[in-house]
Amino acid sequence: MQLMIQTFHKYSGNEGDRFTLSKPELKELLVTELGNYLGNAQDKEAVDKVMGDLDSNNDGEVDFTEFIILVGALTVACNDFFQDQKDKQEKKKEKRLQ
Ligand SMILES: [Ca+2]
Ligand SMILES: [Ca+2]
Repeated sequence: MQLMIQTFHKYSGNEGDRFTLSKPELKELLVTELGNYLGNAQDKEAVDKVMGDLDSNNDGEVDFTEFIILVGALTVACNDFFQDQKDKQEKKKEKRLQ
């Protein structure tokens, strides 16, 4: 959690309000921190979409509460992915044993 707060503030302080992420700040955070996970984060439409999804009060900035929702969603997505992989591996193992 500490890491999330540090990451948020590393980018939120670049311009405008120090405690919220503007679109360019959000983009930089996504590309730099999550580039490996979001292969198309460079894509302007993808950034627009993430921004639109996160900015629940539509003020054009992502505050920390809104940011935590992204982190939560990504954590769930990763968890589902690894759970899927594990299930597949276990199924393979079962097949081999039969
Ligand atoms: Ca800012
Ligand atoms: Ca907002």
